[in-house]
Amino acid sequence: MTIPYLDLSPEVQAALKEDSPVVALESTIISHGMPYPKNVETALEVEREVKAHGAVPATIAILGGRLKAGLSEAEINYMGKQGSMVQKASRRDLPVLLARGLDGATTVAATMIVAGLAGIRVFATGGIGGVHRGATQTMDISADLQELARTSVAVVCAGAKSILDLELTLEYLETHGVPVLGYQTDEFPAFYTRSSGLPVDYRTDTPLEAARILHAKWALGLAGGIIIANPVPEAYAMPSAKIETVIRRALAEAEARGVKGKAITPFLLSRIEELTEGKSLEANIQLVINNARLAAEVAVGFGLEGSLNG
Ligand code: PSU
Ligand code: MN
Repeated sequence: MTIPYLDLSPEVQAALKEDSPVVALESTIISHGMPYPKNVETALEVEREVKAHGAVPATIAILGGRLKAGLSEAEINYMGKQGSMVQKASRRDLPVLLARGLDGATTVAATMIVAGLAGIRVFATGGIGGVHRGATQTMDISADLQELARTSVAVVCAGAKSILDLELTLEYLETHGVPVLGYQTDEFPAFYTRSSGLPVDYRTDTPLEAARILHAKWALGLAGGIIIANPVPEAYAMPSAKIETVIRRALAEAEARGVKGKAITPFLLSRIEELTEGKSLEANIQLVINNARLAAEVAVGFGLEGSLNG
């Protein structure tokens, strides 16, 4: 079946055709989440990590009004060099970018949509968007959460940053029936730190069990995503008091400057990076690589489970 506007790279197409494991990767993290050239180096390293663990990477973006699953090295370099010149694209942006033939860096929500269309079931990123602190006033809730409620793709992430209200984020996910699994942890990780003080719904200790849970959800026809929350490796975790101070300061600056809407997450990320003298960036890079490995293992497990069941 051909999906309108969708282009698969030859590697991704071949893998999907023969039911080999594929891992989707997002591009907002490249264009808006890290500075050039670290963003490109990281994106390429993440792809190598996926390959090294038995799956085919499919970095997702919008180029010239086409949805791309699987970018070439030149295309990844383009997304990284363009940086915030490329529009951050979530669900609401897709129709306009496609109709106008424009480029877009896909958020978790938009990457899930494209992965879902392509038939890719497992996706690795750094952190998901969520309910912002102060959302009771601003109503700022990331479209990522709605997407998790409706699109059947598993998202491996290091939890969410405590720039968000993590408690409300978990409440929202519960309301919408999105299972939150802690990978070898009982706590929802807070991106830079391994713990948040908030429990996950379930702990799972192996990629194969996580894959079994995905199969069970979708075999029942329960549409929607699953979060596999994988804590930042111990060696790169940041001291929680320090990161909380930095986040509070970045939030206060955003408020003073009137930064909001889609600009708030990129603003906070780059201020946190400056205020931690790059330590947060190193943590960010390492946790994405760590998630890529787990996602590849889950994708491999998902294929094995599929052949056992089928
Ligand atoms: N959180 C991070 N790093 C990121 C993002 C979120 O720790 O790069 C990006 C992701 O692409 C995510 C998006 O999908 O920000 C959420 O933006 P918003 O809150 O505007 O929906
Ligand atoms: Mn928002």
